Amino acid sequence: MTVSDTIAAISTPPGEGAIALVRISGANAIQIADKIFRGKEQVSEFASHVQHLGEIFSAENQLIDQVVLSVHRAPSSYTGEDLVEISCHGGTLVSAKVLEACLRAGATAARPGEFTERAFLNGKMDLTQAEAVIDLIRARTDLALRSATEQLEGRLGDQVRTIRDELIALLAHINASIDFPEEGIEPDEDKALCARLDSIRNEIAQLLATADQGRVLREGVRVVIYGATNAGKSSLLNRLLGYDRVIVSDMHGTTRDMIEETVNLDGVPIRLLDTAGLRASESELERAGIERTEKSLQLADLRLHIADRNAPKPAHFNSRKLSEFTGAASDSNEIVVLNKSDLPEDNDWKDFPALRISCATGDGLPQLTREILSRISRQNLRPESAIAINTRHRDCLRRALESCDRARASLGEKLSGEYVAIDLDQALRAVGEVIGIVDVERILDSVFSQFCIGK
Ligand SMILES: Nc1nc2c(ncn2[C@@H]2O[C@H](COP(=O)(O)OP(=O)(O)OP(=O)(O)O)[C@@H](O)[C@H]2O)c(=O)[nH]1
Ligand SMILES: [Mg+2]
Repeated sequence: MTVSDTIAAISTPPGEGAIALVRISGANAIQIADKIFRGKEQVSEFASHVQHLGEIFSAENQLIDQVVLSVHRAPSSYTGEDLVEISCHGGTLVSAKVLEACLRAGATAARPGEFTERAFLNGKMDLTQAEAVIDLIRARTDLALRSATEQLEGRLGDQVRTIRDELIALLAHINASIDFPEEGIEPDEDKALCARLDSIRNEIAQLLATADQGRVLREGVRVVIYGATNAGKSSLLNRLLGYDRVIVSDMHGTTRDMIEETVNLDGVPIRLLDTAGLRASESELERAGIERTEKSLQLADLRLHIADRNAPKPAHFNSRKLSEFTGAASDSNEIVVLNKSDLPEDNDWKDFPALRISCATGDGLPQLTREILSRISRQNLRPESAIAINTRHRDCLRRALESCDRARASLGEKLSGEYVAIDLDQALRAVGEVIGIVDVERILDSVFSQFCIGK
């Protein structure tokens, strides 16, 4: 990694807009800006954080655009390096030409996330804060936004640092007892050590318990709509979305592929999946679609099994067949819905326990929404707390917990301090990875490759 390079990128999304922002960061940022900018003063003389009007010229000395430029001197900048921000007019070609001028004046094109990566490497933020930048950009609900903001402010990082400090103190104590065996750990002290380790273990477990909510905040709850052909699955997706996203028709087998859309139900992001209807089909294409339906059911957080109450009960509606489809032992994450309540009910459904709705009239839909939200709450998937870890944090914390458990077992069996120390050291490393303290190089790539260029 060559942090010494000066990098440049367009930081605003592609397309037309009022303004586009081009950023330059690195030791030569100001010198590069001086080469391409003409205004009343030289860029190198600008005070930090003050905007100046001027013009950008190409290497061929051609005027590209009138811009506003500001210098953010190290270390008081986003990246912690000298940073120049050029606000030009928001045309695709204009911003591309400004960037080209920067590159020809000596900057290199930034990789995705490289600005934030530099902020991390220069100690402006820990790794959880850098990750919060992506979450903030991608947030789709108020709570997801709050969670990302709090993570960016360092709440998760602070908790992890506390756990790490406690582990360091415990490890120091045990190492001391190894180095000075004559001062040996007394039985009383042994108990105190176990209690300290248990408390660390609990703190890690509590953070781990927020992983599901973290997934929901970042990705949404996976709700799969499935059932026989013509039941009204696509109609239900359109109803919940509030617009006609999917083609609906009275032909059986209209939907052949999975269609996914996100809705915000009472602050909970829901990934709704409409699927190919279940029926015995001759068509290879349709069978491939049905296979996808079955796969999606295995990954669902919640399944909406929908049927047409105006038609006879489909064969797959007996429970043995059902579990073949879903692979689920319990149906607590399944809501059975009888659609077309505006039409007469087939005798097959007499007294059948299910929610009755009509996608045609909207009848029963508020009840269905309430039921969806209540099932999500019951599964503990409803995000309540603003602290919610991501998959990478979960992986590190799980390893930390396992190491703590091993250390705890060694303490319990009164094994020599060396054994305990090895496990605690591993726990310490795993916890450190969450905030980016050890093995930095290895984890950086996987974190920053998810960013957009210019961030
Ligand atoms: N009367 C009535 N018709 C409905 C209702 N919901 C859907 N329909 C009709 O039922 C037919 C099938 O609806 P779709 O939403 O395409 O059904 P689907 O389950 O997606 O069907 P496939 O994609 O073929 O599996 C269409 O003609 C809809 O207009 C309803 O509540 N009442
Ligand atoms: Mg359909």
